[in-house]
Amino acid sequence: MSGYRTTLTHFLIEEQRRRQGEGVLTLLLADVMTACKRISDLVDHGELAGALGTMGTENVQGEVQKKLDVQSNELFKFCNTIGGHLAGMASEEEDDVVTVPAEYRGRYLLLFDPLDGSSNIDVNVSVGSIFSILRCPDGIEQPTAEDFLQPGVEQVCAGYTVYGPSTMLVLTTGNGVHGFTMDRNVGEFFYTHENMTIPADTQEFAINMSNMRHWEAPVRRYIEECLAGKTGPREKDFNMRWVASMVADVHRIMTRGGVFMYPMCDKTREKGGKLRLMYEANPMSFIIEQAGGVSSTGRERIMEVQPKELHQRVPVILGSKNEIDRIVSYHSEGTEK
Ligand code: P6P
Repeated sequence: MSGYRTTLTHFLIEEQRRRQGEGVLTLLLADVMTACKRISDLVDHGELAGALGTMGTENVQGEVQKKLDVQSNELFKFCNTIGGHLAGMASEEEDDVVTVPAEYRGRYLLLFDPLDGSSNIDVNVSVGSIFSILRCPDGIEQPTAEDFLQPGVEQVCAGYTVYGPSTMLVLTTGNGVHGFTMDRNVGEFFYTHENMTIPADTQEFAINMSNMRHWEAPVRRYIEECLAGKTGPREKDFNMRWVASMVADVHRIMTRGGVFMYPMCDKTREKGGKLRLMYEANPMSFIIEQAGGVSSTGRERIMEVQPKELHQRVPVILGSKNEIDRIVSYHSEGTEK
């Protein structure tokens, strides 16, 4: 089936040659890829691997930890510690930064949400992993959380793996967005989606509608106009999707366009939003922007937000450029029309 397609490893070597850069990023991504392959196998086996159900514990976010949350987190840490490329790691599932023993320390920082959308795992709906790579500041041997607090524009690489009907890894190193599909028989990711781009227009939005009464006016205005369809100011009908797995919703947008919103609202304002900046919003924003889309809090470009803490949350409005530009303009107007 894979024929003579390029593998992810060969693609990364070509990228390294094009960038005339050091090969470390290639080797680091090979370790990330191994973690994603092993998580894919756990997800694929579900209860056969004892991967369903909860641990009866909570993570730093105060969220109930699924068994697969913990197993995926341990796999990411295990696969990425001894490679010699990382100075430290940060995870949604870890209170503080994960240190790397001095003998294995390298020059990059890896941040990850090891299993995004894990509330879906018990009902057999797509989940994913999200990762972001930053440079460790010069002169820092053992990075603290402060050293991770770099805006999204500093990322050298970002990607996600969606564990769906097929397992796909989608990544950018700043030279477009490229997709790879895993061949389970071979245990390798093959290059299947070259230069993924997002259409500037769309008729599809993703938002958790049950939060409508908590939304701010600009979001309510946008959604109500979409719902009004042909009879309303947009003069066209819209469709809605909500998987409740950011990776799955973003992958749909990467495939056919769309709008994804987890905006600021009265329900999440106290925490600053729902989604985490460092290992959800920033990596997804890098990918979306590299594919020609836009990613905003509604009031500023997400990748320019200066992080203040490791598990900081932000409002997220991302996707097809012309629609996000419209939503941002509604925020700048501030009021409903
Ligand atoms: P809600 C999953 O828990 C997640 O972090 C994202 O993947 C997803 O988009 C969102 O939360 C779903 O939130 O409130 O709809 O359950």
